[in-house]
Amino acid sequence: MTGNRSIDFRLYLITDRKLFESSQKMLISVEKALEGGVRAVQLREKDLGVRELIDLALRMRELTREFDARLFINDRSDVALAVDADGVHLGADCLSVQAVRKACGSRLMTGVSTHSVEDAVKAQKDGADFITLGPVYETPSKMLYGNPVGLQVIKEASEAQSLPVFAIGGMTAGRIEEVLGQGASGIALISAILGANDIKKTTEEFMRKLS
Ligand code: TZP
Repeated sequence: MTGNRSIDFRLYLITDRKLFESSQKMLISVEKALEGGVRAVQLREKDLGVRELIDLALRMRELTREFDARLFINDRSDVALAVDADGVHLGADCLSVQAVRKACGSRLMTGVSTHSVEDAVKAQKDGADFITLGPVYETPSKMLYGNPVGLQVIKEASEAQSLPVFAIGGMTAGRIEEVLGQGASGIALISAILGANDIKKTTEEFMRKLS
């Protein structure tokens, strides 16, 4: 089975509320990124209990809708369905793509986190719609995401399968050209946007470089 949704974004913003004093402050920052042109957001708050997650996801749904942006929920297809999100994003320790398809049919777009060419090929066989691949570069939180896989893997994974590949891990505006040059369709990131002093302006710069 293969994914069959067309992916209409190139910049995939991932949340991390630990960068903020409160979830409310994170929502304000995500709003600035949406104002700057982001059209896909993944709510990735792995340590939140399900009630709190639904609450935050509902607010994120309302916000992303105002900008006609896609919303993905990390890990939880049940939460994604409950808040009418566009999709779910699965990591290695999450439900399988097959399980999501069985439970939700084609209702949810499905992104998968990958770290190697083999993972990328498997994600396509499993029926994913797109993948993130990385960390490509060093990230501040290497402990969480592992050693950099390097640029070459983007090229090899883009040649070995045909899903859209989003390069992730240490992405900056200055690195866009080289990852796209290796075959990536877009980029996924947290800190270069959510940690920026001027989030809207920074997002606009990313959008320009991705257009
Ligand atoms: N998966 C691989 S690296 C990463 C994730 C979720 C974090 C990316 O964060 P940043 O701040 O954009 O490097």
